[in-house]
Amino acid sequence: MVVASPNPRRTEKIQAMELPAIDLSPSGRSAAPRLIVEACERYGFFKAVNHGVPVEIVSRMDEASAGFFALPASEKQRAGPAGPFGYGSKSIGLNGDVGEVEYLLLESDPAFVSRRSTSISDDPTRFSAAVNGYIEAVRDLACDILDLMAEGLRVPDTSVFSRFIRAVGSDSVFRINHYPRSGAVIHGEVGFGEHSDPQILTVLRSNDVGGLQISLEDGVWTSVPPDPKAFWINVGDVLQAMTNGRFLSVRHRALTNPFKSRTSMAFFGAPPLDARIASHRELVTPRWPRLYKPFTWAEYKKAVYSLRLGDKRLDLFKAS
Ligand code: GA4
Repeated sequence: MVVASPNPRRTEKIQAMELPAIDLSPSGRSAAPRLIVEACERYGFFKAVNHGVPVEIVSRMDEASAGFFALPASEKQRAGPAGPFGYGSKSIGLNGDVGEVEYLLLESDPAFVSRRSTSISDDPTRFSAAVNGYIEAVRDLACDILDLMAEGLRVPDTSVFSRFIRAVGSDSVFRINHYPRSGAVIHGEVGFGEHSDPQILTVLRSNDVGGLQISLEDGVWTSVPPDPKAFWINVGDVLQAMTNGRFLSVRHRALTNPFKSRTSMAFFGAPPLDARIASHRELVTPRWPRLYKPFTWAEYKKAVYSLRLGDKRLDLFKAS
C-alpha cells in the first residue's frame, strides 16, 4: 500500500504486518526464549504481554508525565535546555536534529533523578518516586528478557547481557516524549526521525495513540499499533554487536497524530562507560565470523553523539 508520507514530496510504503507478541506469564514462559530469539532475528522488535509490571507503577508514571507536559512552556523550560539531559523541545541531540516533540531525558540513577526533579516538579519527591519506581520495574523487565534471550541463544551463562544493565555505573537512560497533535496538518509529521537505539535494549510504552513505525527495509514502514498495557521491546546497536549481528537493531521513527497528542516513555538499558563490548564467543563461528571490532560503551557513545540521529554508527565498528 502506498500512502501519504509525512514528507508530501516523498512517497513511502507503509505495510501492514503482524508483529510478534510474546507472553511472559508463567504459562507462556517455556516458549518465550525461542520466540524472543525468532522475533529479534527477524524484526529486532516485539511486544511483551503479561509482563508483570504493576499497573499502579505505570499509572503513577503516566500522571507524573502528564502533569509535567501540561505546565506552561516557561515552567517546563526550567528543566532545560537538554544537553542532552533535561527538558528539550524540538531539538534532538547535539547536532541539529529536530522533530515535532518535547521531552524529558533523564539519567536513570535514582540520585540524579531526585536532584533533577527539583527543576521538573513542584512536588519533586513525588515526581522522583514515580520515575524511580518505574525505572526499577522496567529495568527488571529488561533484565528478565535479556536472560531469556541468552537462554534462547543457548549461551550457557544466561546473565551475559543483563549484567551490563544491572552493573553499578550502568549508563541507562530514561526518556519521556510528548508529541503534540499536528493540528492544522492532516497527515502526521515526523516527531522523532528514523534512527536505531544505540544501547542494549529499549523498553517502550505509549498511551493509546499510534505513531511508532519500524523499518525493516529502506523506505518501507510498518506501523506499530498502540497498546498501553504492553511494552514494546527493541534491540539496540550494542546487542546487535554482542550477538554478532544475529539480532537486528531495528530502525524506527515516531510520527505525530493529527487529532490526539501521543506520550511515550522509553527505558534505554546501557552498559557502564568502561564496559567492553564484543560479540559473544558462542556466537562467533567459522561460518559466522566476527562482524564487529570490540569497543567500549564510552567509545561507542562518543560516535553516537558526534553523528546525526539517522546515521548508521555501528558501521564504524565493522571488523575489516
Ligand atoms: C536515540 C535513542 C535515545 O532516545 C537517545 C537519543 C539521543 C538523545 O536524544 O540525546 C540521540 C539519539 C538517541 C541517537 C543519536 C544522537 C543521540 C540524539 C542524537 C542525535 C537518548 C540515545 O541514547 O540515542
